[in-house]
Amino acid sequence: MSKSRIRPYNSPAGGWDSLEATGRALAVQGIAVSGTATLLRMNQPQGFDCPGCAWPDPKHTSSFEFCENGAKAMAWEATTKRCTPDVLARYTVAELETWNDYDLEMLGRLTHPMRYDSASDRYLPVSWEHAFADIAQILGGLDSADQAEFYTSGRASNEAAFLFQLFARAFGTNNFPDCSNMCHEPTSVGLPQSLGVGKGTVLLEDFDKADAILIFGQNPGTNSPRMMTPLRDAARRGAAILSFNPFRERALERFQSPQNPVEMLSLTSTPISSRIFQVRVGGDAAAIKGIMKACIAMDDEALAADEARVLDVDFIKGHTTGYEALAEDMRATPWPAIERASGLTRTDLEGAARTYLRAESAILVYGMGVTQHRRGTENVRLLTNLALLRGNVGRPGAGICPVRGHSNVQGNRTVGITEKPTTEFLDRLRAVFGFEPPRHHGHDVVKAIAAMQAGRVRAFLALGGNFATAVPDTTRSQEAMRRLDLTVTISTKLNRGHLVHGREAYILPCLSRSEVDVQAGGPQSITVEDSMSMVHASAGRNPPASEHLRSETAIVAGLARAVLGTKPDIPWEDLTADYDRIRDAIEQVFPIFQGYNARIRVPGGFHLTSLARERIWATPSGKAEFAVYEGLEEDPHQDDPEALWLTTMRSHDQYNTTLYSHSDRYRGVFNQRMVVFVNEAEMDKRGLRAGERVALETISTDGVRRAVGGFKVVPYLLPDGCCGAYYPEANPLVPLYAHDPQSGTPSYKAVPVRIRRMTQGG
Ligand SMILES: Nc1nc2c(c(=O)[nH]1)N[C@H]1C(S)=C(S)[C@@H](COP(=O)(O)OP(=O)(O)OC[C@H]3O[C@@H](n4cnc5c(=O)[nH]c(N)nc54)[C@H](O)[C@@H]3O)O[C@H]1N2
Ligand SMILES: Nc1nc2c(c(=O)[nH]1)N[C@H]1C(S)=C(S)[C@@H](COP(=O)(O)OP(=O)(O)OC[C@H]3O[C@@H](n4cnc5c(=O)[nH]c(N)nc54)[C@H](O)[C@@H]3O)O[C@H]1N2
Ligand SMILES: [Mo]
Repeated sequence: MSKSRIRPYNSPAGGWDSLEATGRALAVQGIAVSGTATLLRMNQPQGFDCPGCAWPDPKHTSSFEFCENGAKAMAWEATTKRCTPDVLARYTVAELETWNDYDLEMLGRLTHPMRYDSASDRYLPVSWEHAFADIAQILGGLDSADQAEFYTSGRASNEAAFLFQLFARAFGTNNFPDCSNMCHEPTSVGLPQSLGVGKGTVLLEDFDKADAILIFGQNPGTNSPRMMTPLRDAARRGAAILSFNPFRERALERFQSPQNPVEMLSLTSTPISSRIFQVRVGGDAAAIKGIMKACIAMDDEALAADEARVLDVDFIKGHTTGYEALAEDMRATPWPAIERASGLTRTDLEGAARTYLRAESAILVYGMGVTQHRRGTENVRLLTNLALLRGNVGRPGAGICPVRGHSNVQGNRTVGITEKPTTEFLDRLRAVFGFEPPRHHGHDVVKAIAAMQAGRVRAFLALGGNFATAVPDTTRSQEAMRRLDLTVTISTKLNRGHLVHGREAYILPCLSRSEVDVQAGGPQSITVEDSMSMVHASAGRNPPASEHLRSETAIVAGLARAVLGTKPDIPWEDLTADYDRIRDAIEQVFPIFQGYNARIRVPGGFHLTSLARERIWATPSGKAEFAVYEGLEEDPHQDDPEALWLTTMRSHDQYNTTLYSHSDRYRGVFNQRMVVFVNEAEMDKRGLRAGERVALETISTDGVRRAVGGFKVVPYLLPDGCCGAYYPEANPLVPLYAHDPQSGTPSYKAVPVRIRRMTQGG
């Protein structure tokens, strides 16, 4: 591996480095000219949906929209490398466990169904029919369907996800742990309470009309790079962009658009944020409350002086409930407490409030920095309060904009992946498919792990993803997974999830989105829903990575047939022969998909209407509801004077647990990932030197010791009282109990830790 170093990155984000990084990614995966052709078909009306993020496509995409991380995502699935049975025969699972995550996935695309052989501790090839039959036998031997978990990662198509939930419910369980439980569940739980819908209310065109864009805890330059285009356009036409982030992320500061020849050739760039507020880790609630306090105080003054009101009082009166309680709470919250908890000054927050009030229309964007907290759902509601104060929901250029993660995580939820199904949905499922689905609620991610730890679960099936690595408390969670009777994963690449396996284990390799999917009825397309509720079709063009691969949809149907037989009598083969039939079934179960097959044949697809966008509030009161957030601390206060709040986040060169390299160029980290970012004041307090190796130890409240050693100290411009490290290296530090009680989302972004010097015996 090349030499590790730390070197601050002073260029704008994007630019030539971005093109160079893309070229390198393609080369590493052995992709040449044909790869570029593949890139050109990504996110085009007739092409396939980028397997990267869930950012929407511009409406009439006619030319190639460059995205460095989209290109890497594509390169990683279109790789020329193959993880064949011969390759897997060379290593025992115990050997593979010593490899890092990068090297595991670099083995390339899985080519054959594989079965774990305990005698040799190896994965050996197995036929599809044998795999299905064995799995059916083990599942058939469970005492209850609730002893099985059905995990979904958000890359699965609507069609595959719909069949997966149908299979699990026909089998008899609502156990649907899902990657969105670790991600935007606070959005799915909090927004319905406030607005009556669990999704964002903006469309891409709103970004052209907004006067202000506030971005909380989201890193677009890395995680949704195509969002940089509307942000750059907004900045250039003078819209105010305020970012709230403990890190001064490079792309939030300056961006050089690789799409723009003038910027590229003249080496100029565009400043993006008008201000970056370096809020303390877990300090968002205090910051948002500070902004609201300032807004309400300015409105009180306007009222007293008989001047024009600064809040949208007509909207508040006509469309909302709970304003008075909110205003009382804000008036009663003292500034010094807000300053302490947010790490920002009153002047800062009043300035932010003035910018917000000046904007005729504003968009509030947020990501994992807001949701992955103990009070993530309440954070989402706080942000919604801020929007409601100015009537910034349901009109052009305004709204709330959660930026989703996986390219189809939102769609998976829409088509029934949920552990808490509504009665209405289950009734329709029964009417359409003629069986009685289970009514009791199932497990989300945290509950699934707790159930595995308690020995109440015996089988785990995954539609994609890398559950064992992505979950919190990884050491203990993996111990529990190893006690399972059965693990089955439908995957494209080998990852740690296959090595942390049950007594019986199967890897079922699937086609990727960029590959041609031919079924009995001919070539098929699948559909996905993006962050802004646009549903569109995606059809791969590349030849399959191996002739033995099956589509996710066909694998789920094959499993279902083997496990369920004809009870209930669901026409699995017919459904998979032609995905139009699956979409017809989705439409029958979910009326919102009316005209599904016709509407996806229109380039660009269609929008799943959101009532809140029309100012129709499907809440119990029939109004949008303000919510009071008690206190200021997102997480229970820890009195330990040594405590730092650890946040865990993505580097620029990873897709969740998939590593594209060991570097993170915008943060100046090269060829290494075991680093902890901390500011110099906190280093001095602890007598730490730059480059020194330390251990991080969680300040746990359950008596369990959680520590990870070997982090290198990197001095970094961060607020006091916090530090940062990479996901997934830091996951053993995140206690399972530290999650939002409302949404179950783990507090990946605020773990109280101590730093211990390794020389002291750490
Ligand atoms: N290339 C690439 N694209 C991706 C992904 C990927 O891994 N790689 N992952 C996909 C998925 S599944 C998701 S969910 C999204 C994730 O995309 P993001 O939501 O951007 O996720 P993160 O990078 O984890 O964290 C976002 C930001 O939160 C900041 N932050 C940390 N703690 C706090 C806090 O307490 N308060 C505030 N205000 N900010 C904080 C971090 O500094 C970081 O800039 O991206 C999706 N797109
Ligand atoms: N500490 C910490 N932990 C986190 C987070 C954090 O910010 N901090 N973020 C959380 C979030 S937001 C999320 S969404 C989860 C992510 O959790 P997951 O969704 O479970 O994880 P991924 O890393 O996205 O899964 C990668 C694997 O998916 C498989 N794969 C890739 N493409 C396909 C495909 O087309 N089909 C199929 N069937 N399989 C495919 C490959 O085998 C690959 O190895 O992690 C969570 N964990
Ligand atoms: Mo996510």
